[in-house]
Amino acid sequence: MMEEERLRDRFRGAMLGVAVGDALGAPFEGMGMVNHAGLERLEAEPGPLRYTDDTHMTLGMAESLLERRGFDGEHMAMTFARNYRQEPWRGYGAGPPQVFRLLAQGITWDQAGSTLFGGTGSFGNGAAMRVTPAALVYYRHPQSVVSVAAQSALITHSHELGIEGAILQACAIAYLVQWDPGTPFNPAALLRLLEGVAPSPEFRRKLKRMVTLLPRAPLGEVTKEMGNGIAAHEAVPAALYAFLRNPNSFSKAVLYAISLGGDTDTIASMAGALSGAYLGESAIPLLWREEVESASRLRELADQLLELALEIDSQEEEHNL
Ligand code: R7I
Ligand code: MG
Ligand code: MG
Repeated sequence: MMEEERLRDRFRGAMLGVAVGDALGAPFEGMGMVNHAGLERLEAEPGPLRYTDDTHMTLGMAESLLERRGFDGEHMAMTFARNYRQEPWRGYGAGPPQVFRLLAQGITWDQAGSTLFGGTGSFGNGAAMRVTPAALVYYRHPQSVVSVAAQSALITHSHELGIEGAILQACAIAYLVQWDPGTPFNPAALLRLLEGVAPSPEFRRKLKRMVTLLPRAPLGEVTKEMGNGIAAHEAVPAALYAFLRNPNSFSKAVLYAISLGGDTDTIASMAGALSGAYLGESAIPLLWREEVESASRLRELADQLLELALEIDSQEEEHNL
């Protein structure tokens, strides 16, 4: 495949991966144990693949980056708030709607989030779950991936763990989307890179531990060591582990993510983004990528994000001449 065609497949894979994982995982969210017969059924009869807030916010991030041709905090915050007002029933966490109310009262986009949870800001996984479009647009510019992931997180998740979760998920996607499929993939190299952008002990400990849980630690040990909850420092490592354990199969990565239980829509959505970025749309089972809600819209946004990424690349090149 030509370079641009291959990238298009991967951009689409990442965006569709977010929605497919989200929609497949949503019926199991918050259930302690996941029924294995139910998981197996997802391949042949997934039922209506409706996405939740994870994808809804991802769409908002893509829309804002495209309209503003890059990151604009005020615009992104207002886009999230507008989308929420249109579809508040998507299963949002408690924090974001509070932020949207504060924005409506005139609090600025970079201040509203820091008032949550008694002033510590949120460490929920909400900033990480929606970060895919930023990773795609800046995939060739690691410093921009880190800074846009962090600034976009700040809108609703100003706790350092909420921010670091978004940075990690974004850096992993940017790394995977440009991985040369002709070169064997080395999980340890990706994990080392990620340790370099996650200074908190919570994340560093899990990134170090993750390698020792590959390739087949028992489920109970994985959930104990990585976690499977709504906190960024649980769901982000869990999703990364689900991908690293099943790097060559989109369906195995996503179904494994759901089998961990807990915050299943979000863990599966983030695992889907990683796997889709790495393997491309063509690796997502046809039934899932055709049936998922808003599939053609997601594909169209992915193509526009690629156009923007290439535009940013050529601006950088001109700048460097
Ligand atoms: O992170 P967020 O957008 O929620 C995303 C989750 C995903 O699972 C979605 O699928 C959806 O179901 O919701 O929303 P937040 O409310 O910011 O964070 C999620 C939750 O994490 C909060 O409602 C709290 O329960 C918890 N939490 C905290 N608890 C105590 N102290 C987040 N930050 C804190 C904190 O600082
Ligand atoms: Mg959700
Ligand atoms: Mg969730």
